[in-house]
Amino acid sequence: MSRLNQALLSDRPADVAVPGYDRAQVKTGVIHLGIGAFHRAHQAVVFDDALACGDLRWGVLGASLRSPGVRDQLNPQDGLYTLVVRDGSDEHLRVIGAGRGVLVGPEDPAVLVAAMADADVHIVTLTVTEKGYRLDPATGELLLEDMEVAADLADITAPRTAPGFIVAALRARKAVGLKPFTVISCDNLPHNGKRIRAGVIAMARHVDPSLADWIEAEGAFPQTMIDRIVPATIPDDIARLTARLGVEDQGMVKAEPFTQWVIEDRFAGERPDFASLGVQLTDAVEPWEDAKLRLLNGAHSAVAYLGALSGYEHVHEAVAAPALRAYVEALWDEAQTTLSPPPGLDIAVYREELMARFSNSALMHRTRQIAMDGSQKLPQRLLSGAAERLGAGRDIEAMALGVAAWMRWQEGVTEKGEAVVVDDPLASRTAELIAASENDEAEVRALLTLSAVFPAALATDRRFIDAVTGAFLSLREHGAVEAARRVTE
Ligand code: CS2
Repeated sequence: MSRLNQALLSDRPADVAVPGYDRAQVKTGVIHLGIGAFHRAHQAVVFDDALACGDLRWGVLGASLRSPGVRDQLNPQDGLYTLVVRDGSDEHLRVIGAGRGVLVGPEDPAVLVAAMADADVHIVTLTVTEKGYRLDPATGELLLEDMEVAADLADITAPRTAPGFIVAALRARKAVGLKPFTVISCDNLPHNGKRIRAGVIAMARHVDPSLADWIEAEGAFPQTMIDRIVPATIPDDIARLTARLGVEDQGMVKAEPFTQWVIEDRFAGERPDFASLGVQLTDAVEPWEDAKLRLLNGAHSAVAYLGALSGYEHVHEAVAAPALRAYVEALWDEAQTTLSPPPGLDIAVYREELMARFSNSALMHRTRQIAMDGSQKLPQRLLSGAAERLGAGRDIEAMALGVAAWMRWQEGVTEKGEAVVVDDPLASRTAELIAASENDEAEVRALLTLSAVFPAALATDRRFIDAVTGAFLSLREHGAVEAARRVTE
């Protein structure tokens, strides 16, 4: 079976949208670090729209900082891939042409640094997941003891980490008198722009203080809120698409129709006309971030643990269960009291839309995919909201159950006794703490000592300890679905 590529593009079925611009004329204006499915279904689509509007400066060179998997999917396809947008039985196919190929950082770091230092590059976007920032999730400080951070500090010309590549490339740009590029973090981290800025400047300061000063003065790291549900592609998705296209597309991504990108209006240099491309530019991203992280992502994580523990494989199946659906509403009731909604966001409407998005049965979004990396996700999704509610003297029953479900998931076995791999950078640490605990109360107390996850003020707050312990005992005694039902009684 042939692979999708430029030469075969003209033979696609008429209902498949293909790039209408001359790809040979496109320049590389964007480098994306961490090219996974989310980038391909979100930011790359916006840059593809810019190209389609005739501004050919915005081709995207992708980079993987770990494995060659995505390079091997996309480079044989001339960077082309299909975005499959699914809603119920509706399906829309669009071939995205913005991709200019993929580099694999570890294979030749200097090539990627040189590409980022090119004068045509104005923007570096990143999706390297929470752990890719190499920051302590609780304090936001650069993890100097991280082995790869230490390696970058020892030799910045051959970086390994995302902040390392940015520092190396900015150093190269400064040396030849170029402006910095704008760094746009597209990960689900609160204050994502501030965080990557802090990590980059901290690293730069170790390398060369004058570089750090220059980045502080000239660099731009806008905050962003990015939103689109993009489940991991499974072999059946590729098989179905091959049947439609008549060629194989190993780089395809599937997504829901909804997409949103809010960017703080702060750039170091050139950018596409984002506003005309449907991107919201604003001076205040934080209210958007908080609403999205605490409502969408908070519910996602809680449902992922409760659902995965009790045997719901997909999000739409979990929220179809009345007890879990009502629990999500209860969680949102709690979370929404901590928000100051941005102008233009009606929380009641947003909640209805979110529930409809979670219910999209065509996405097949696996609860176990969302369950990944919980130690990195919990602080911004559930814990910051819980701390605010406790501060205001309110209860946190639903939030505490989400936290307890994460703790229970760290045990690595579902309610039916199936062993599961706990995919989390702290998995071995949580396994040790759990193994050394004599009973459930001790297990909760032990996990609360993880200072990278639980800020001290919360971990020592009696009301928090009691709420999480109560939820944990309820999970153990009744199982996830019944424990969720009891929260809503
Ligand atoms: C999900 C997110 O996997 C996860 O943790 O909660 O990827 C979620 O689908 C996106 O943030 C939606 O924008």
